Amino acid sequence: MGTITIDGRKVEFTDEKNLLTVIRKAGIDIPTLCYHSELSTFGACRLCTVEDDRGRTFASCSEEPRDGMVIYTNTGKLKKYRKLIIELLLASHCRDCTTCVKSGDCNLQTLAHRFGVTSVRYSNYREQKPLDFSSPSIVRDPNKCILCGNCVRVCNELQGVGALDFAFRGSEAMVMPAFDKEIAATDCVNCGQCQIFCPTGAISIRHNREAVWEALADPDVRVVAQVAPAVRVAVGSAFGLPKGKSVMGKIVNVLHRIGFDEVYDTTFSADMTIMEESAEFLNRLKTGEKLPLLTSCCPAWVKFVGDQFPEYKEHVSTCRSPQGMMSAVTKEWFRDPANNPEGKKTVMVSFMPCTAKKMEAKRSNSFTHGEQDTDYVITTTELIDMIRMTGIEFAELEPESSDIPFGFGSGGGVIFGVTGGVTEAVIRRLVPGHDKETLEAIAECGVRDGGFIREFSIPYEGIDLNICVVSGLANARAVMEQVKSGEKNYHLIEVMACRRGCIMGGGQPRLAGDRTKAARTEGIYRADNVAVIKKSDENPMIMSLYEGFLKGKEHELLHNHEFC
Ligand code: HC1
Ligand code: SF4
Repeated sequence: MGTITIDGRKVEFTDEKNLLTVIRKAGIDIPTLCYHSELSTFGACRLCTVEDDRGRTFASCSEEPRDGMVIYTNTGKLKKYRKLIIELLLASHCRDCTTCVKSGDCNLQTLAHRFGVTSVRYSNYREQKPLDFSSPSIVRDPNKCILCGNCVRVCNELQGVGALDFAFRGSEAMVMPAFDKEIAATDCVNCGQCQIFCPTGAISIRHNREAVWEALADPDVRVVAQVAPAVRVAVGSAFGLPKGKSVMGKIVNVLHRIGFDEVYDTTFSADMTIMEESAEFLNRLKTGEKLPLLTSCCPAWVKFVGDQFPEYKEHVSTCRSPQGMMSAVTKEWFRDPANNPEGKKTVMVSFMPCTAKKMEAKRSNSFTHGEQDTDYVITTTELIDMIRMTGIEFAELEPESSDIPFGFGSGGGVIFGVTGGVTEAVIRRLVPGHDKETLEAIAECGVRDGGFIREFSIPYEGIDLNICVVSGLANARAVMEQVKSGEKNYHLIEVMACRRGCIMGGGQPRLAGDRTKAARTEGIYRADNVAVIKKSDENPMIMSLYEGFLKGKEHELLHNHEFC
């Protein structure tokens, strides 16, 4: 605790971990390419360098705040210094900015503009390296890497995977998977968090937009969209609407205008997931086998289990994810000539906050009758680009409702978008009653509280169900190690690979600050608050589907028949 004089103004600090945080608290956007509050401090880019009253310069990210410090953040010396750093970074950078996938969303580009770097005095003589297109989810372009190490640290520290690392030294230094393998040949789980933290185009989302435009232009194809829970709270702010506001109605409108024949809501199939997963959970409780039940809707987590804890594969729920269920059911629906008299081919496009969903769509257990259930996965970021491409004024659109029969989900389906949501929806299903008090008591049982690892118990038919809700794979690894050693005993473990759940997925708009993160969570809970039906089992569309079309097909369409 103490006071620092920053650019002539006194600023108090308490427990801020470094000077950079105090400077930002004072309302000064000190530049940096390698500092993130959720990652360890690397101190590589030096852009956050400040000057003290003795003319000494040092990186503010690596300096502890001390009472009585006097520092300056914008002296002539610092401006020159920052400009030179950016120029040197650009000098060894592939500078195809106009056609770069991250153009407009690149921190290096933004800083170059901000510091008036309008020319680069040096040429790039570095040998151009091939791009890595091996992953269905991300693309690596080593020519755009600035060695900030963000991807290495996020993959290691937040995700506990360690698929990327530094190799070689000096001017030869590079970031790459071990032994320069293709990223798809590593334990990479496709979560896309590295592309979220990558400040340049060195890691980007593997795009599928062109294939979708082609399908939309084909008159013999019925193009069907499904929209995931977390997408609705992350699109609006790209078009000037409040952060975290649910804009599902506008998304439905714009997708209809773009040419989608049907727009369904993944919250509907999330309700189906709850029906199936609750039944599976109760069955395992009865037999006492394969407990804890591990949730299966997050494909990055499922891959993580297969790679890191293969002895727990059998514990993973056999339920397909809501994406998988929706696509399998929709395609089956339109296989029936009564629902498809024109005999059109159905192409399923799912709009997801997640890059790993692209991998899930291609998994061998995501096929029915030999046909891939989900044809294309488009991330929220790609959706925003598609809307921009059309020129439609998104903010002005009237909301529209999703299409029947798969466009109506309960509040239980919506909350899948945040960590704890799947568990809360399961508890809603298990606990009788749907009055306000019951739902409030569930919300307060511990499922919404705490950070990235939440442990709590709920009474159920004479026993205490021990539950753990985890987000972030490094946290999941810690929990699984405790389960493996017998230190912890749970009946159910929900894991979402990305911290805070799908709202912070690798396909969402990048670099959300704390306010955005909180606003997305609040937006999801607000969407639940206004949902007429809160419990998945009370969704009338689900009930009629189970009693009719789905009868006898549940196993085939809603479950994975092998682990992969
Ligand atoms: Fe998710 Fe899910 S919640 S995994 O986070 O179970 O991606 O939003 O669509 O499938 O519903 C993602 C979100 C999403 C699935 C659902
Ligand atoms: Fe690591 Fe996820 Fe990036 Fe793969 S996608 S390299 S697991 S951060």
